[in-house]
Amino acid sequence: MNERFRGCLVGLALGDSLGAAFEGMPPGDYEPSCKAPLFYTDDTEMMLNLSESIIERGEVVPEDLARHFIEGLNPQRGYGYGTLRVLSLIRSGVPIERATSMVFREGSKGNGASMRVAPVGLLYWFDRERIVEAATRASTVTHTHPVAIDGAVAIALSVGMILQGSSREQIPGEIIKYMKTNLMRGKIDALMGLLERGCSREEVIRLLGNGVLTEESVPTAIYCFLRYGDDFMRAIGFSISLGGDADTISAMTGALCGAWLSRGSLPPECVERLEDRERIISNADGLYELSEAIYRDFSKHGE
Ligand code: F2R
Ligand code: MG
Ligand code: MG
Repeated sequence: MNERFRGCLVGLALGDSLGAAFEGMPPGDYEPSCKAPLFYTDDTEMMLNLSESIIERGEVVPEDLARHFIEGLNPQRGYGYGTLRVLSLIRSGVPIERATSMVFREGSKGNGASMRVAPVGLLYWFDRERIVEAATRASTVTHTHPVAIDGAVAIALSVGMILQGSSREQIPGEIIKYMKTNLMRGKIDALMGLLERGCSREEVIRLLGNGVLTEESVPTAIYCFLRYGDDFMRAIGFSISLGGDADTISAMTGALCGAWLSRGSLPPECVERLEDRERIISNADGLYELSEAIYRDFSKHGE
């Protein structure tokens, strides 16, 4: 289990840093390389800030999470406009609920909540209801649009189901039951259709998407994992070849593949060049320890 926790967070950071050079590019036959140091972007930075807030507080506490996001923010990492703006408003004293609706009235539906949420799926892997509740709480600090929340729930639940020992085929049929928006239900349904018949890169982009919005990237990442999850570099290579929001689609794909394969099955030549890998592994270990304690209590009291 501990190795799966490590695999999930290291996989996310590898996907992010391997995809970073291709964010915003058109689709193409790109070759992600581990020959040079691998630097991560906002996707991994926010995942680390979320992990550290959870480890310190033992759960997702929105005000503490906002503090970690603000204090841990390096603007050079390439943040989304809305997330930067919301965090700056909160920093200046605006309450969280007001800040999120001041930037996009109905809330952001960027993929920023989904790209960072994997630690929540790790923490509560044994309890789907708790995953849904905590993923929602972790999203609404910056992303309150129902589609953004559905995306975060979909990624966190996928991580949890992997740790529960579900088969890859079971995952989309189960997460669709937790989607509250027709848009995300439709996209998960479309990805199940694509898995049943082989399809080209162009069809994946046309039917699932490769953009920065949740509905254009979360189903795509789940698809990349379900199609190529046994081979980390193939899954990441395919997600990067889609172009568009390549770092983020690869980060989410990497988190799912890493949880599936465990840290020891990730390419060592990439792991050893990953920026901050000791901090990432230490966060995975901290989450594992906390999750074990919560799970023991859950098993004892059945709740
Ligand atoms: N920001 C980037 N990449 C661009 C800069 C990278 C460059 N290499 C650099 O270093 O400068 N990537 C990161 O942003 C994405 C996550 O974004 P997040 O956190 O969700 O932000 P935001 O602004 O809330 O949403 C993203 C955009 O989506 C559109 N949008 C969101 N909600 C909307 C709504 N309700 N209505 C209409 N549009 C909405 C807006 O265009 C937002 O700016 C990841 O790719 C991460 O890697
Ligand atoms: Mg990024
Ligand atoms: Mg991105």
